[in-house]
Amino acid sequence: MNSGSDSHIEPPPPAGEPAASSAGGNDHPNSADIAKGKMFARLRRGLAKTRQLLTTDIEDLFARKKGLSEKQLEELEELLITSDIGVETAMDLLEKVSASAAGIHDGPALAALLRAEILSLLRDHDHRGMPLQTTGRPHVVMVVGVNGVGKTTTIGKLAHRYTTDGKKVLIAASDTFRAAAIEQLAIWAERSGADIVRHQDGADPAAVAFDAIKAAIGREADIVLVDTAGRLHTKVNLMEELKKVKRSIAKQLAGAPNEILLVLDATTGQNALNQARMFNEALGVTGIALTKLDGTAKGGIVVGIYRSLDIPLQYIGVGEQIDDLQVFEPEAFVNALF
Ligand SMILES: Nc1nc2c(ncn2[C@@H]2O[C@H](COP(=O)(O)OP(=O)(O)O)[C@@H](O)[C@H]2O)c(=O)[nH]1
Ligand SMILES: [Mg+2]
Repeated sequence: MNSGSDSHIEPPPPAGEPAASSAGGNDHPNSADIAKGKMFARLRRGLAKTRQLLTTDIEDLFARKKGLSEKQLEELEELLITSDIGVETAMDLLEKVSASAAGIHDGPALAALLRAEILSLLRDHDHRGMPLQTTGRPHVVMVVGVNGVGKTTTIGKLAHRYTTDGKKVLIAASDTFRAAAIEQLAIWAERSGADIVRHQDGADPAAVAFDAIKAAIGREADIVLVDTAGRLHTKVNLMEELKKVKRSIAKQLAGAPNEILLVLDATTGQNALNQARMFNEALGVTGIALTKLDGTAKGGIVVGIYRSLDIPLQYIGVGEQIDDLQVFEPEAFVNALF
């Protein structure tokens, strides 16, 4: 993506391990370390269900017998597939584990091997980062996804990140399908200190987006986050409507939208991959936010997204609070997973 641009907002530094500096007593942890430790703790808490599935069952594999027999390898394969890591990835991992089976006698050794192998898979497809030019024009992010995946919530969390970073944020209420959706967005705008441009419910979503971009230019906003519907009256085609919103944004500001952020719900498992293909084909998705990782033991879907889609996984949602959106970091992810 645009990671080569010289002025962009830097993602937070990798939160690989929790800050260890407070443990010794002699070191004084600085505030960056403390923030990093807190972020990691949130991530760990968010991934608790997947971690429980993986670690408990990995321990169980060795309960009857030390070492890895054929039968235990089969159980491991099943376990990996249950975590939604994908059949192909599960088979690849199993091959690696089989090759080293003689040296693996307990759960921690197996977890360490899996951690390293999964990390190398994620690193092979290095998709991190949240490039964001600040060229004096508003940077427009159109947020799309099916109903209920967490678009509005993610916009609220993103708005909070950017306003905290000193950016002027404007939110466009282009999900006009339900009145409640506009109200929900207005609450997030207020919480995060962002402006909102809204019309009455039932209004033309493309017209709302058009007005919002105009307002953003006039008010010299840095970021525009465009909320969209995930479901429409049955006679209206969602993808056609979203394309219209996209064109309307471009009409107001050439080159915009700069990003099309697709929100996917981790609890929907492999179905999320199908949604990604569909939205990508229609709109050209530039990044993914994967929500509700805290609500599922199927956190392995992260690996599936990395491997089967050529779209950066930019953010993960690990809870419903305003701080529960993190820039995806492969190291932190695997360290929180086992
Ligand atoms: N546990 C959890 N819930 C989330 C997360 N993101 C969104 N939600 C919840 O998912 C539900 C639907 O979110 P919403 O933003 O309204 O989805 P939208 O229809 O795509 O706009 C809400 O109850 C949110 O609180 C997340 O990362 N974790
Ligand atoms: Mg919504």
